[in-house]
Amino acid sequence: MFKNTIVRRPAKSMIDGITSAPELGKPDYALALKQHDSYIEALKKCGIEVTVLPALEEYPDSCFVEDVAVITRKCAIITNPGAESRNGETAGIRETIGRFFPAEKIEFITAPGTLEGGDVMMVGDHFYVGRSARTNEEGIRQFVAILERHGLSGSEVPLEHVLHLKTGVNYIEDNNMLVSGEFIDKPDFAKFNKILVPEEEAYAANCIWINGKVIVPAGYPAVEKAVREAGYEVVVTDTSEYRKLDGGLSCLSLRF
Ligand code: CIR
Repeated sequence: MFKNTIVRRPAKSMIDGITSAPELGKPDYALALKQHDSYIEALKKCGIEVTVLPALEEYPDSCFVEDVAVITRKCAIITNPGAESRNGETAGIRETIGRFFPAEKIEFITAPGTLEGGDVMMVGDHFYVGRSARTNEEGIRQFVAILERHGLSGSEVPLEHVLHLKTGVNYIEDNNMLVSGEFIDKPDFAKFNKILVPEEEAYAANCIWINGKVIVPAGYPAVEKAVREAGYEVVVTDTSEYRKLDGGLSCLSLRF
């Protein structure tokens, strides 16, 4: 069960956020704000408190708050984002996390280690960590050492094609996992009940489970149907403007 989420309002500067898909065009800021409102409503429908942080204009990608911290049952870990333009975003989250965790339960990834929360997938007390262009070997070493100090565990999953681990694979509890592309055949995930995401709906591999419900992005009917057929109540919300910046549903919140 999750009780809390933290989100950060998108900044006007998001139109200059990092993207691997410039062909999708720049986000429409007014629409992105509306979609953020709907995202917050979707979270609330799942019976969870939402802490809404103000926009940070100096950081175009700062609405993707998932990348700057990993929150576990036992501790919170402030990351060290590998994207240079995002590296300073962590300062803005420390104080907020301090409202939920005492100082001795707040840990930090430090240089030369880099790690972004989008590369971390929680499955109970185990954390899969994608080794990506943003998360390096030293970041993973520090992260796993922190987890082990707190009675948790972690393992590395190398990625080749996607930005973050959770761009392509997401655990939705009850042993069910949405998998796309390079993750379909990874031995790391062999023991899970895999829900295969078709290539044309790959963006929707990034869904989030909250307290028995699954939030699915609007416009991906095959994934929506598969999640319903797996027995979940589905909440649909549109994230088209965040997709233009490679951002999915999970990127927009911390859930704990
Ligand atoms: C970035 O490239 O950092 C942002 N434009 C997108 C971050 C997406 N975050 C995530 O997958 N957790």
